Amino acid sequence: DTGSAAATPIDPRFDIAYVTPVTIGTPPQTLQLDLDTGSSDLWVFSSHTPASQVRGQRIYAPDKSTTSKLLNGHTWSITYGDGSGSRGNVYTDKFTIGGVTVKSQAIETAQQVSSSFTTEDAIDGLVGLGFSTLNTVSPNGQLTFFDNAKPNLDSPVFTADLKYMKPGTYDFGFIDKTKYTGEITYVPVETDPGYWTFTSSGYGVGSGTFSSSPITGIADTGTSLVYLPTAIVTAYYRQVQGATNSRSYGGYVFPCNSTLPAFVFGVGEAKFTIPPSYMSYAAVTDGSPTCFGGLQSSSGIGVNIWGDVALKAAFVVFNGEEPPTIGWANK
Ligand code: 0ZP
Repeated sequence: DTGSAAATPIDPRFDIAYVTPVTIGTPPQTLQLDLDTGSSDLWVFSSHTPASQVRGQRIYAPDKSTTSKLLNGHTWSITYGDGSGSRGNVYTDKFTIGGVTVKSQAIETAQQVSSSFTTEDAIDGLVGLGFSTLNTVSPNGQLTFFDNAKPNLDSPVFTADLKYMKPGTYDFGFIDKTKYTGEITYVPVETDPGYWTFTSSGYGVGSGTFSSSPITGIADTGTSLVYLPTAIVTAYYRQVQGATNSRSYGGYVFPCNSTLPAFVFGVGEAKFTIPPSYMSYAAVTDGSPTCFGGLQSSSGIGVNIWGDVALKAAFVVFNGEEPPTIGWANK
């Protein structure tokens, strides 16, 4: 099998997250889910989510699907890096993304979601695309969609081609040569505890010298920004007029009319450039002259994260062969 599905920004003004249409059950119920390489649970708003916690999200109703089965005695509970979370019970059902179908996928139905999910009506749930070791279902951990689909895929890969303020794609089972230029550079992945962790070969600010020093971090489609060591972040914002690390906004901000340098990062011998427009992530509030940076310090998180601001500057291959690798190409 192969498949391809759109990844559309949930907000037209900034790419805080991307959603992809999926179908669940028989007859198919369509939901818009956030594909997240930083976690490994597939969970959805459901008919078991209290009405007071649902505000415009589409829901999966297992009782309306002739192929749903309760996974007896199984529960799940997840807390994400940003403090949001959800919990509930588990069904198996038919699950399809972009034409790739898994007949018996664990679908985690929410019985409780945190307020940030309730207030975000564009996200009906998540599809975890990290390694299955991170799955939170108890007593038996469940396989991700990618692990279940892998035996039937033409090639054991998926690719992310996220775009700046417009729809991009996730492809499963093949590498679309029309989506990148030059060669794909593959580097090893550390799969413990279950993220797509790789080591970048270094960074540069604008046209300044490239500093070759390894930066280990996670390729995470479910994180909006890039989080790197403080030394790198300060080296970047030294080149931005009026930039300050703001306690009240929780990160680096600067006047929206400042000129930003690009941010360059390396993967093996290859270099990738995050343009200034991506680095000026968004105004801190609508219409404000103060902008929040797309690069922030990872010191509070404890790990470096290559989120969407970096991923959308490249074509990225999540290669699930043994051992897994990650490939980066320019586009
Ligand atoms: C985000 O990037 C948010 C945007 C955001 C960033 C920072 C603070 C925020 C505070 C409140 C709300 C958003 C914040 C993504 C986001 C987009 C759109 C709507 C949202 C609505 C509610 C919440 C988030 C929304 N979040 C990252 C994150 O947690 C920030 C972060 N990463 C902090 C690490 N530390 N991403 C997770 C997926 C999100 C969850 C997808 C919320 C959207 C919904 C994971 O990819 C992060 C990952 C850890 C990381 C080290 C790779 C994780 O938590 N995995 C779960 C495993 C459990 C560990 C076994």
